[in-house]
Amino acid sequence: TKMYNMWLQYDSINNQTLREQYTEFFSKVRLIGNSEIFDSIKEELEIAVDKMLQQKVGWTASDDAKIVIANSSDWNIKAVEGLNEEGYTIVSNGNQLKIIGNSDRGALYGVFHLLRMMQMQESITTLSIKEQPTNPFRMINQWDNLDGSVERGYSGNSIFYENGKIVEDKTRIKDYARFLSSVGINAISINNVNVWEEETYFITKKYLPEIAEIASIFRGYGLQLYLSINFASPIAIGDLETADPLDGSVKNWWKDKVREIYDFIPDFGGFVVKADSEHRPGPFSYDRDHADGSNMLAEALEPFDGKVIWRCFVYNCLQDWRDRSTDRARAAYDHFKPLDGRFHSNVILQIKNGPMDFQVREPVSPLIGAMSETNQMMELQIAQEYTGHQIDLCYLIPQWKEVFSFDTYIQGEGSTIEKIVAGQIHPYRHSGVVAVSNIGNDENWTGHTLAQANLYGFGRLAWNPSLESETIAKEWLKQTFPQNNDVEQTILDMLMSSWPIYENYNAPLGVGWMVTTHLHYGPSIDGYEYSRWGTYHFADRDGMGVDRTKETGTGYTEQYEEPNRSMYNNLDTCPDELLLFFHHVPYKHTLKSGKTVIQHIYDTHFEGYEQVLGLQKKWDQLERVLDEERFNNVKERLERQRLNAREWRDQINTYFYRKSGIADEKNRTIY
Ligand code: BDP
Repeated sequence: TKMYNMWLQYDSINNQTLREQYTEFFSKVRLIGNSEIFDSIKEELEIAVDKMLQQKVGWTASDDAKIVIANSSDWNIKAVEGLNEEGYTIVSNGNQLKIIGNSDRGALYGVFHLLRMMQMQESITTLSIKEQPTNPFRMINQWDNLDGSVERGYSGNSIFYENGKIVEDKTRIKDYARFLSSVGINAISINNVNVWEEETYFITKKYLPEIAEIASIFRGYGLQLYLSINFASPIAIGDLETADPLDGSVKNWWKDKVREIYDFIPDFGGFVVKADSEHRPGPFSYDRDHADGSNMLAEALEPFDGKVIWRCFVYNCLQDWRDRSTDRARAAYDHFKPLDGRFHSNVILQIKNGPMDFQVREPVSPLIGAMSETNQMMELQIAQEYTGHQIDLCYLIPQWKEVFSFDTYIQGEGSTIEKIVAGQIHPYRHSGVVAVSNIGNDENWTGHTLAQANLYGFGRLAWNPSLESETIAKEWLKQTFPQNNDVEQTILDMLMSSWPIYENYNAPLGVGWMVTTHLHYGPSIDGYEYSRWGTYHFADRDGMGVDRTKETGTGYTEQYEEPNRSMYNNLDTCPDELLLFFHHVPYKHTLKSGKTVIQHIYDTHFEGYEQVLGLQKKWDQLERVLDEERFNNVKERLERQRLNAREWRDQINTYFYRKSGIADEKNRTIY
């Protein structure tokens, strides 16, 4: 179905000129290469050409082919100069079109690029394209569990597991691989970072044969497979009494284990590790630190070129709310920064984009870039855990763009996150971007059909963080809802306004949380206020916000370089949208916008709700031009979003009206 096919619709080409042009090109196609990836190229072209042109690809081995697809080394030509291993060129002079990758993977990406152009109805007669990914790692983390559930999944169950087993029919996994590689994703971990009992056995003979099958599906599309592991495996599934990373028997246990895994999966990527975080075991139990823990695994993986991806989401999740002396925002930096220089070269630290946890608005994590001698990559969340559960519309690319373009000043002006994670500021051996997936076994993969844009956009942005949010949205729209300009403009407007709208009716001015505990959808203003997670808003009758300044607060601002440090620390220069993340202020404090904090809260929450009504109106205009399935899916979601926005509006406004006793200047009804 159209929903299922996401951005690989391959709609029939109606434009006669283009149709003739494409038909001619695909009458003689030559593949120079022989690998699983080239098999995928062949298959994808056959699907695409059949659907777009109702024609069979004319395969040929002769020199007069109209399209030639090659890996430069197979064709005995020099690698395309100035391009990295995953790069490619597409050159066309009207008679012949050549796609040359610097690897099989490069060739595959080149093919998907060509198919994208055709789906976007572009001419392919005169081309001179050179492309390469900016980020070496472009990875997806699945948070899927063996029982078929997906942690923070909002689109059905897992496509990998079902009732305690790996799924037998792997068609969907293969289609997922196609979608991911079409936007350049090159690595995937297939199980939840929280590794519970049975999943610990994934690295044993019980599961490895089937995991190897999954690995080979992904291999065909250029993705390397990773597994999340339980740090306490030597105890849980071995017969050791300790998991102490400095213990000789533990080291040997992991070495044997890793060797066994590589027997099944020769190109296994490595381990993703959540340790000493939210009740998961780790090196702290043995008085060791994160460097000890990750290095031990790194040594086992090193002979096979495997990597340890070690997550930095480490904080005290059992803080007593009465003692608010530790600031969760500080935790990752405080834990990891002192360890710089101690990690093996095949360890990569995985750091969430913000210091807390994927809120609608957070500052950028000061840990990113702060360790010049340690490989790092940034973690984003495509799954809309705190941004509407794929019920509410929230196009996340603009949020990620802000993160990428943030200047850390770590090595003077221009030390942007974009450059840091690309490995252009510090000489990282490995770096890049990783994101928590938003897919499940719903027919449309992502629950909300328009949330497909976030998956698409993550891939495109990981490939090239300089692409504009709008460009990405347009590309996605042209492929997903082909050949209809009205649809394109309407949905584009909806997408581009969606994150600001969501922010309007959510927790105000960067303070975060205020969501229903555990669930993370819908308002519960004090839900996290008296809990142990280190998440506070400190609202009282006089004011609100978290004081993270040097002088009177937690000193978190000190983790930034100048001038960011002073900019955030100083009330006069701290940007409005993050004011309550950094400062505790009276309700009548005047923002740069000229409004008081309390009036800002009222205004944005009334406005946010109205804006959702606006989204509904826009969508309704598309009723006759869209297919019923996708129209109804989004319509139903928008109505739920409206109810959610109303709930947020009314609870937030009432709460702050009661706390502050300050009336709305515009005298609107506050329930
Ligand atoms: C939080 C989620 C939790 C994850 C955790 C993580 O609420 O389910 O396990 O992040 O990233 O956002 O480990």
